[in-house]
Amino acid sequence: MAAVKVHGPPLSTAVSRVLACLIEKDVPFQLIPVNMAKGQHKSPDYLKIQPFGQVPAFEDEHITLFESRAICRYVAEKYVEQGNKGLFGNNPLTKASIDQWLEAEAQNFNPPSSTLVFQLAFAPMMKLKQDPAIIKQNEEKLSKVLDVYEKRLGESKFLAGDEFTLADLSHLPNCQYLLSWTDRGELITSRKNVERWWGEISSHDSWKKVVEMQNAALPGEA
Ligand SMILES: N[C@@H](CCC(=O)N[C@@H](CS)C(=O)NCC(=O)O)C(=O)O
Repeated sequence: MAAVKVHGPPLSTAVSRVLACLIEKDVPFQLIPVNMAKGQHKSPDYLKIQPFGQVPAFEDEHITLFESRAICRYVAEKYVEQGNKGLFGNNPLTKASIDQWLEAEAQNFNPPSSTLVFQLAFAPMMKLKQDPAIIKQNEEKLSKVLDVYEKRLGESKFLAGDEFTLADLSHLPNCQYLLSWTDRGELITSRKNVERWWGEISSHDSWKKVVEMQNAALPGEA
């Protein structure tokens, strides 16, 4: 099987979502560096494969794709018979439930969590000013979202039912950064069911490998 190509750094949450999915599905991949500090993601050549100038971009044989969640759906469908076979469900109802929680991640969870990660972790690293009003507003928004998750995860082991799926996997990158790079990890650990869920989903070997790749890519590492 020829390796698929993922363009972008593993420290990007959207790139790490795709890497977690590829590893979970045992799909060989080649990670192609994109030097974002030098604006390579806005270069004419890169825009041919990601017209919005963002990472990741993805190549499989003659096709290119962008949008991390769409790439994950594609990988899970195309390689359904290998790795974690139930990652994107095996019947229309399970798929719809996974899609529902994937949308909740993209529309409800991601906006406040990625804003908090940016404000609390990336802004200080990039010597940018933090905005306390934005931090407070997004902390409140994320709290409300996680209250819904707390209730849901009291009813089922994982978001879309009793199996680990793409819906859970998609939350890993921002949860990881909230817990390890900000002082707001309590948003997760103060909710009993959410904390249990995080423990389960983050202990998958696929995610541990992604975290190793991220740690190796940190400035100052070899
Ligand atoms: N919805 C897109 C988001 C991609 C995205 O925002 N990527 C960020 C890095 S995590 C990026 O490329 N930022 C640089 C930019 O927007 O110029 C996806 O999931 O692929």
